[in-house]
Amino acid sequence: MFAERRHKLLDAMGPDAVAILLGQTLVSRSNDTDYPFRQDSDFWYLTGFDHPGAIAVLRTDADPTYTLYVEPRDPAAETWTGYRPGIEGAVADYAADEAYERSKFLGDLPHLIEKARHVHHVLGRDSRVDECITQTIEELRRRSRQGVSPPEAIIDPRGIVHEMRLIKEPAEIDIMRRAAAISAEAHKAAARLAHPGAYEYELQAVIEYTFRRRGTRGAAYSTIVGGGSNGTILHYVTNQAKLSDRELVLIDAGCELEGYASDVTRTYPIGGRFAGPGRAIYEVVFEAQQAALDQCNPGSTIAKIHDAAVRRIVEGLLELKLLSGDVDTLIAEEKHRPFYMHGTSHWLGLDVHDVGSYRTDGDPRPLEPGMCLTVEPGIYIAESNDAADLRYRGIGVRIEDDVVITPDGHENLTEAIPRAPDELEALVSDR
Ligand SMILES: [Mn+2]
Repeated sequence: MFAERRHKLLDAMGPDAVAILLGQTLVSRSNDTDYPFRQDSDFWYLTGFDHPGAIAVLRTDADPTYTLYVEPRDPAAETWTGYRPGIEGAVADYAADEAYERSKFLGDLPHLIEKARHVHHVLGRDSRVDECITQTIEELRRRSRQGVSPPEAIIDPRGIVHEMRLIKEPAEIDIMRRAAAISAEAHKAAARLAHPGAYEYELQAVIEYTFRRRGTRGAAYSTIVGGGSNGTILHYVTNQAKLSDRELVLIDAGCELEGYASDVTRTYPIGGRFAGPGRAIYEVVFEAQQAALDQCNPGSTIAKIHDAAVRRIVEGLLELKLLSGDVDTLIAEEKHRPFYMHGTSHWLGLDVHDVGSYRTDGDPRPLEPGMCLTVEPGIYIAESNDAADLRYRGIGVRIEDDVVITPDGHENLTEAIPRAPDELEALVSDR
């Protein structure tokens, strides 16, 4: 799988090219403790190498085509921080043609790029590497009268790699399907705790417990559990408040499995019964999401998905008298923005907001089989929204599923979590 991707990248790079790919290093959390290591998504995609401080060199201008620079084996260091594959493991277990100690990389770098016409490298990640590449090119240029030709261009390889990552392979979709199933289990467990008097962090705890108990790395992003008006704050991650009767709790949580994110939101009626205004808003978002899901087909676009959601939301806000006027005029004037201020979809994959361009030649790009995206309309009526009827203030609803585009439509990876209002009431009540 990883080798196939490397060959695809090499093909796309064309002849006389070398790619310098930097893996993630450890990031300090405080003093001498680090955040848990998480490999750079592109590096993982191309190498499957899950250890800090590695550098990959891929080339079409000479052999060997695949070299890894890695932290060497070191029993003393490994006693503290754990196993390192070392240069032997990089070759034996990760299919590198050859491997060297990472400390040799900067010294080797001028020789690695001196024969190439194109250097594929992401500038701005490591100033020492950037400087070495630019200095080497200048040096070669000075020698051009002696017949030396310096690399012509430094190319950002993300253009190629991110287009590859946008179309998921069957094996990737399978992982995302399993991640979605675990997130579904976590959501259902949290829903059963959504009763008055429970704290938001208790729901967060059961979600993240489920993520780890099922062997995932944990949450793919900071878990959001927002009761009542906290549900109107899009990135609320404080999760400290007590849940109150007749309110809603918005939960946005997904696990990361083998590098792949799931990203799911449900909004549950606290205590297992929707109050009138909460149910009215919920039903509009539920219908908007269904309208959006109906647009998830090959050839459709994220813009079409969004337009379908916006239209149903504006119609619903009109029915609830939260807006007044004509549907098309309200849409054209973006009068939904105080209630629905974000997009409906983003790509999903190794990154929760995954890579890949959203437009081709300025137009929304047509969806293709293998693309994974979220569908997540919402309505948020802030306490401070003076224009809204008092009974609706402090209500926030979002419903978010993960879909993969298939040849004849889409597969909803997170369909196992109920969405219909009656089903949600039954789920929360099922203690
Ligand atoms: Mn999302």
